[in-house]
Amino acid sequence: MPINPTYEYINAETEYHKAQTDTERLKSLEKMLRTAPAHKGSEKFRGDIRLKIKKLKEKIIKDKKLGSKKGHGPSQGIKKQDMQAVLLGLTNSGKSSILKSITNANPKIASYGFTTSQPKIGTLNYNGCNIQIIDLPPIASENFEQGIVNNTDTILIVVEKLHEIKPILETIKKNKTSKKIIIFNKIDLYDENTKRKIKETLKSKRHNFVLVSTNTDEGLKELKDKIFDSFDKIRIYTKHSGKKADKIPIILPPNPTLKEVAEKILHGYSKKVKFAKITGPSCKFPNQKIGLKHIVKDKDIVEFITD
Ligand SMILES: Nc1nc2c(ncn2[C@@H]2O[C@H](COP(=O)(O)OP(=O)(O)O)[C@@H](O)[C@H]2O)c(=O)[nH]1
Ligand SMILES: [Mg+2]
Repeated sequence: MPINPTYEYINAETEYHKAQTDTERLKSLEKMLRTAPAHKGSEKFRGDIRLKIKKLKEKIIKDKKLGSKKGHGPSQGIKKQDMQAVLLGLTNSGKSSILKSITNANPKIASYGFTTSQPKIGTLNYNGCNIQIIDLPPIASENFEQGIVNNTDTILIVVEKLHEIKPILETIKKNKTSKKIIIFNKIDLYDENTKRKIKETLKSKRHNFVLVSTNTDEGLKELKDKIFDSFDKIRIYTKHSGKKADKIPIILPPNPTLKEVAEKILHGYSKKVKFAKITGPSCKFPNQKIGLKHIVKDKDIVEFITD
């Protein structure tokens, strides 16, 4: 503290010590500088405050840059994976419970509304494929992210009553590209007869649907199959000479050529690949030597040979 501090200065310094954020700290420092006694004896003291202000400003700018890269905003920072699905539905329909049941995520579940205020991301491991599942804030909340829904591969519409479907489909009617799966959740609450009626109604409307319960796990296996099938992707397993095939497949759109597979895996090095040895559905016998124009199929195991 400077010699003979003013009342305003003491206030400003108290504020500085109480400040919770860097912006608040900066404000208090600037106030301290304004109110610190300006005489010869306090020159060094004022210099120290100036230096603190300078450093704090730099820190704030740096944090902002980092923040926008990491994405502290609701939708930023969600890097779309090869296979992505978004959960959509009213509050309480069970989206967080589904995310928890089928992925590695551990979101908050509550029986009151609006638990999810930020998108939550989980990974569904499906036979070695990583599928990204996103649980968005409820439609009715202001954090709802239309952009993610518009660009996703598959929209998982979670409902607990049939009449919820129509208004939800209405909100995404402009989206013609994403696949849609209706997840009728909390099916444990209904008897067999009611379940049958629900199924009939959904069938008659030609929905791609599945009845599930996160309480009893009913329908969850079918749900995972339907999610994977919706992407219309194939899995190619790569292999190195003399080793077992990789457990994690490369995901590609249907009917890629070997050349396209090579480009996806090897990027710039793909030009060095002359042919491959393939085992699997696209060839006649194991380790068949095939050229780069060959079209591979789901579950093929590919070993690239460079010259
Ligand atoms: N009976 C039953 N209740 C469920 C089921 N799934 C979720 N719930 C309950 O529904 C409420 C809302 O679930 P939550 O996953 O938070 O819904 P969200 O708001 O859509 O994320 C919670 O009380 C859950 O325990 C289910 O399969 N059966
Ligand atoms: Mg939730």
